[in-house]
Amino acid sequence: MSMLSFERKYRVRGGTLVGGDLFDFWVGPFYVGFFGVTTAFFAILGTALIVWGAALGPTWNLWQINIAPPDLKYGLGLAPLREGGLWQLITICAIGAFGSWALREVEICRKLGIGYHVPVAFGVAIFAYVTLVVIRPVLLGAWGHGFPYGIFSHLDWVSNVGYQYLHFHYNPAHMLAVTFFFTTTLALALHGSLVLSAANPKKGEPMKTAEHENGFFRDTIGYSIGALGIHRLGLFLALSAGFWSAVCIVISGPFWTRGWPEWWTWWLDLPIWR
Ligand code: UQ1
Repeated sequence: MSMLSFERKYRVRGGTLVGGDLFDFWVGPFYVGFFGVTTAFFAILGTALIVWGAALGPTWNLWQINIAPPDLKYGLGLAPLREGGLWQLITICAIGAFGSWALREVEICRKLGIGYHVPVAFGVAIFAYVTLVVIRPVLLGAWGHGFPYGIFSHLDWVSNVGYQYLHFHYNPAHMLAVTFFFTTTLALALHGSLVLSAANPKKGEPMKTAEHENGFFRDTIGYSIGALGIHRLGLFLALSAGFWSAVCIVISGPFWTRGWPEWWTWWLDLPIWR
């Protein structure tokens, strides 16, 4: 079922950014392209390095495997493999794989003649990751500020870094990010339920239309954003969540080093209270 009969119509030549015709082919349902090859290269190498790192470590317990970044004493230099060097190589592979995947999406968009919305959206997720493991560590002067690769260990990192700023929920950019995450789930719940309500009528009844969808929201809140509008809103909300997540962590340390609750003293210091 992965290859529908009409899909062949869209398997057009060209649109590649690199490599011309060389990698312009499909393997089964998957488009390859130059960036398909580089994605596979970085993903396989990175995964092998993670397994190597696990093999060096004290445990094969999936929850407890941890590949830590270098000690702060290594600054922004290269570290020995067993002392964070593996983390550095894995980070390079991750960025190589994510970037390659985004560029492969761009090539597919060009083939299909559609907009670049999907790779742009994915790019915001990549930006959030790169903020954590490159931009913020560079601004703070040591790779050791990156987060460790491990299920529990990365949770511990988030908790520890949060408490370092006393109460991370007082970080204004974190407030925005959380609000956008929650609003994204609200929007998708409204959208998903609305579409299903119209598309799944009782047995024997015909499927309802966009007019019914508009009607529901006009009757309940006096406004409908429309079928295209809800997708624009959803993309905006989701990208904003990722964007403000990156902002909230990159300002923690490089911009503000004290507890986040203290940042709000600007409010108490306003001259209107005097
Ligand atoms: C909406 O107005 C709309 O247009 C018909 C949808 O499209 C199917 C939706 O999914 C949703 C959720 C809404 C309501 C959203 C707002 C912001 C009024």
